[in-house]
Amino acid sequence: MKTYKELQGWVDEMAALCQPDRIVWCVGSDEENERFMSELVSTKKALKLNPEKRPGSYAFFSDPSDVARVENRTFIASQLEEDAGPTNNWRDPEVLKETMTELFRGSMKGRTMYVIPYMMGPFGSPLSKIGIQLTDSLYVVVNMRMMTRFGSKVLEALKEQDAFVPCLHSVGYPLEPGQEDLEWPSTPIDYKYIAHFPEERLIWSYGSGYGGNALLGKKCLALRIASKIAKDEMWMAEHMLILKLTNPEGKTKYILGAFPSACGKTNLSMLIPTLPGWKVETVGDDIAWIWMKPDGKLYAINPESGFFGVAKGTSYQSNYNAMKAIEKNTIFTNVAITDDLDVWWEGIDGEVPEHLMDWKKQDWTKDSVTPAAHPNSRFTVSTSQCPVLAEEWDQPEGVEISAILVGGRRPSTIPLVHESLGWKHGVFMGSMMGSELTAATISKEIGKVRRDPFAMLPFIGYHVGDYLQHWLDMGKKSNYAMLPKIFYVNWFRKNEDGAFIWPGFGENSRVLKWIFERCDESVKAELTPIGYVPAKGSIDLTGLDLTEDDMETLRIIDTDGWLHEVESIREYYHTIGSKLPVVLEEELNKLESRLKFFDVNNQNTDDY
Ligand code: O2Y
Ligand code: MN
Repeated sequence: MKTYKELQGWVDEMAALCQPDRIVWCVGSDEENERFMSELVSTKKALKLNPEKRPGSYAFFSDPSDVARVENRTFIASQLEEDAGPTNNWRDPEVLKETMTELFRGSMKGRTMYVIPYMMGPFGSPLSKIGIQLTDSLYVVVNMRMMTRFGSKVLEALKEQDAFVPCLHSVGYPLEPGQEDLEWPSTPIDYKYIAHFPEERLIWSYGSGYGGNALLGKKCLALRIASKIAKDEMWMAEHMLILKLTNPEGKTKYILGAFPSACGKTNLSMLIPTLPGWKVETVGDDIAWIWMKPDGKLYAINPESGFFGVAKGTSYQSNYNAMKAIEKNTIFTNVAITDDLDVWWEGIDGEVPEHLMDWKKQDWTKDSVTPAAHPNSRFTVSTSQCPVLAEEWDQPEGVEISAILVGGRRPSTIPLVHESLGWKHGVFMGSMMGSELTAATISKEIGKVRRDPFAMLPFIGYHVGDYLQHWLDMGKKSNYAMLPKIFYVNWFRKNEDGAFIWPGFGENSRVLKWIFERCDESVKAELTPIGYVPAKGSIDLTGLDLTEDDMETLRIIDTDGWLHEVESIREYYHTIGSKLPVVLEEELNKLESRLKFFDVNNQNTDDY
């Protein structure tokens, strides 16, 4: 971290290194944003969309080689390699700084360096953190303006808070005098570096202008660097949605949900329940910062102030509220464009247009064999445009958490929902969660589970074993009874014909209702070797076309499948090495013996 007094010196030093033609300090006004957008349009880096269809909205098209987070070019540069652990790409911090210093040298020639003061978290929250990002990408600037609290008011707050995370970013494409710029400058993959120095709380990102690689407040600060700060300071930075659930009597609970990327977190956080009288409101869709107050309960804030959601597959049916949010004032990246200058992507409502401009700016017709929108096409929109934003989303004191959901895409074995026996067993569930690999990932490993502990695999800024121990330590700090209950949910169970059994979307509210009522112990559960599953008839299926057999498949325990699962988790635990918490190995052994020798009348759950 650096102090307010060090800010100007650091900006000067980085400017001397990167050699921009000019420096612009962003203030965050509407007038400034309009100026930036006009410049982006006049230099052909952005396309202004039809104001009658999509007012205040713009589309950007990236270089085809720069379309997503690059995990293999993301580095954790801790002093000791063993502090990065087996799941991160480690680099020696000094060596990495030397390499990157040479890349940054002169990298902003012919360009403007923008100074972005930004805040992650509500003003006045005990967890909120300030970052200052230097960047030569105006696309990054206009996105950061939506995704974070941004501009002069953050500099004011910095005078008080007196600590910021320095973040240096360049697309790595300097311009010689007279050289024409590219629409989306970036570097070849081997020159991209998304570097984190967790001990120094420093971020350097070079060579990519896209999403998580370049909007440094998000995955880099709010997860990788914040996870290390959180461990050191006894709080948690997690890859989780935060939703507010209200029952027909008006009682509310706040729920966290950890799901791997592309498992529908944004959709769940904005869900419209099919159950009459139930309501979901959004506090956050991707990241939660969580701390324990003196009452021993967990409270959470959303450090972001915008959504960077996947466009492909988003429709009024799959996520009505997201579609409403992006009707105006939205930035779209790598979507297709209709002939009347609106946006289009696979899965959006309505007829497929006869003609489009695809994300590579080529003509596209129904006969085209390539997708019109990139699968990782995105919308960026301010949280303020979400029709179901919870009014307390921005309150500095956070919201009190009653339940934590974990889950992934598991076509077999894992039931629709099961509740942990207690905190340690819940951490075990989070440690082994993940998704089955499909043809879309690595074909020779189809059917294998990619374990993704608490959906944090690409985002833990230190050793995964220490991270799991931190979860256990957080629990030890409290009376276990005060902590949220932990549930494993799986919407993705399939039948023998390969079809999803659970209808998903708004029907997930039926599972949320069961979870809500379990928190009050007002609905029945059945104790099984893997935890508590819904008692027969305890999930409200009113009006749902689901056979009893199907519901039983979603509810009952497949003992052989689970014994196979135990072996697979054991293999996975080996990869974590000696830092795997002993408690988790014990949980695994206990699960195995419950699966082999379970007796519901003689089951001691006291030590949970
Ligand atoms: O590909 C990117 O750069 C975006 S990744 C992303 C964006 C929003 C929310 N979550 C994620 C993720 O990868 O988990
Ligand atoms: Mn995410």
